[in-house]
Amino acid sequence: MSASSGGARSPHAGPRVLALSGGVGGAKLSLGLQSVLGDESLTVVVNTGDDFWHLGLRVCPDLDTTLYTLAGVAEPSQGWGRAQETFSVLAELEHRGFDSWFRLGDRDLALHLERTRRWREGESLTSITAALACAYGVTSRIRPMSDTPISTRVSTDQGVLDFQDYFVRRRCAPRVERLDFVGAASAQLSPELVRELQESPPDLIVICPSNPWLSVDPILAVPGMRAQLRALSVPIVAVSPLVDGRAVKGPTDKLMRELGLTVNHAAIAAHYADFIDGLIVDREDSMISSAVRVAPTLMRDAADREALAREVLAFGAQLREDVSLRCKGGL
Ligand code: FO1
Repeated sequence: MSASSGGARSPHAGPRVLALSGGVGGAKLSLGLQSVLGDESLTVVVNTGDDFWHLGLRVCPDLDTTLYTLAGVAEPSQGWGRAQETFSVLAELEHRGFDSWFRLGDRDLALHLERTRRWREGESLTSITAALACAYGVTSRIRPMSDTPISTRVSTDQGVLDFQDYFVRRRCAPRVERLDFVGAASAQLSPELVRELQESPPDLIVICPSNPWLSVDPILAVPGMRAQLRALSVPIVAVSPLVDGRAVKGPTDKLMRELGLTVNHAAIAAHYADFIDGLIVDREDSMISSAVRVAPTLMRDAADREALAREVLAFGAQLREDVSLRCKGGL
C-alpha cells in the first residue's frame, strides 16, 4: 500500500473518498462525509441488488435513500422515502384493492416516473442517477454499482424470494438460508466509474455501516470491482454496522445468526478480511488490534455523523502512513 494513489490528479485540496453503501446506515455516513469533506470530494457507489419493478416503475431503493439523504430531503423518522410526503396515490391503490404493500409516496413517485421514462429511452442507470442527483442539487457523485441489473435473491425457509418480498412484504421474518446476486456474474463495471477511478482516484475507500451480506456483498460481486478498488492501493476502512451487539436498523444481526455466525465485530472483520485494512467499531469486544479503531458509530444527528466521518478520515490517514498495516491474510 502506498500513500500515493497514482493517476492524474486535478487540483483538489482535501482527500477524496469513495464510499460503498447500501441504504439508511450507509447514507447517513455518506452525509457525514459530504458535510466534512465539502462539495465534490465524495463518490458513493450504491447497492442496486434491491432494485425492482413495481407498478410498472423502476424503483432503486438504496440509490433513492442515498439521493434523498445527501439532498437533505429524506424522511428522518424512517431514513428512506421523502420528507413531507403525502400518500394520495397509495391510498387510492389501497382503496381499490390494488397492489399497495410497498409504500410509494406521491413525491417519491415523481422520481420513479422520471427514472423509468429515461430507462425506457435506453439511458444507463449511471447517467439517469447523475441527472437525478443534479435535479435534487446533490454535488457528491452517486453511482450505481453497475448499469447491468442485478437482483438479490433470498433463499429462505419460506422459499426463494425476491429481495423486496423478503425485506418489506415479509419484514425479514423468513429464515435466510442463502443469498444469490442474480445477474452479477455477467455484470460490468460502469465505464464512468472506471474512468473516474483512473482520472480522479480516491485517497480512501470507506465501507459504510451497511449490511455486509445484503448491501455490500452485491457491490463486491460485480466482476472487477474488488480488483479495481484494491489496485488503487489506498486504505480501505469499514465501519461495523453493529452497536451493542445489534444492528442499529435492519436484519444484520438476525441474518448473521441464521447464517451460523456469532454476532460480533470479529465476524464482521472476518467477512471483510481479504479486502479491508481497518475496521471502526463502536465499542471494544473480543477483537482489538492495530487495524481496529474504536469510535462511536451510532449516528443520531449531524454532530454524530460528522464526528464518525472525521474518525474515518483520521483512521484512513493513519493507515496510509503505516503501509505495513495492510494485512493480506486479514486483520
Ligand atoms: N421500506 C419498508 O420497510 N417499507 C416500505 O413500504 C418501503 C417503501 C420504499 C419506497 C421507496 C424506497 O426508495 C424505499 C422504500 N423502502 C421501504 C425502503 C427499502 O425498500 C429498504 O430499506 C431497502 O431496500 C433496504 O436497504
